[in-house]
Amino acid sequence: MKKKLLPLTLALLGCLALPASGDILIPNGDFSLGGTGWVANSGLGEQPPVTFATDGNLGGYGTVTPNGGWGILVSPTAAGATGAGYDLASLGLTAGGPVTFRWDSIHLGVGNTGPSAGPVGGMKVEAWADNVIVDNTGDQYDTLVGTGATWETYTYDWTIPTNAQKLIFVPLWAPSANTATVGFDNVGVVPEPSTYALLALGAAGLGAHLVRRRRR
Ligand SMILES: [Ca+2]
Repeated sequence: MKKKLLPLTLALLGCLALPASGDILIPNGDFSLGGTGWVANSGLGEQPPVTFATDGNLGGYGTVTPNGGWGILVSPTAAGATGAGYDLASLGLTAGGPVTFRWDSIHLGVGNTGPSAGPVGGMKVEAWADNVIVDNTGDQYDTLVGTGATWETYTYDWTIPTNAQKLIFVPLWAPSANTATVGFDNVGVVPEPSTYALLALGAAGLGAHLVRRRRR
């Protein structure tokens, strides 16, 4: 019986050694379910074409195409409605704590060359409590990687308001200087290092405990 514990422990340790893929995505943040949970919106009464591809970056992605105004995606769909937003706990977050939002983005312009400079699609995240918005990140555009013509991961660090309960995610089309369709994928958060540290400590403690048991 005890001899079976070591492989089990090693397997457990392997699971807890979270890779980058340990990022926590919002529901359908990878667009694997098409447009489920997402809604498109725009200003000036315009409706940007928004399509959800069935191929490309890891099995589908969302796109926003400018149409003389601005364009956004919103998740969850019922933004601003009763109960809207994803609970902080469901994303491994706590009110008042730090958070790193992450999303993959790309310019899908003619020839897929992207702009010569400038940001790709950005992100805005809203904090809600009791069905009222309490704060938001503003429009955030991370530093462009290359020409923007390749899928890259972009991030934004924020401190969650102490009175926040839920978050609504709003991928943004690029500023007006850019004209390419923007693609989005893998929208979510990066787990805090403290989370990794606690998991590692717990795993180390469990491993030590089992090793001691074996030596008895
Ligand atoms: Ca995807």
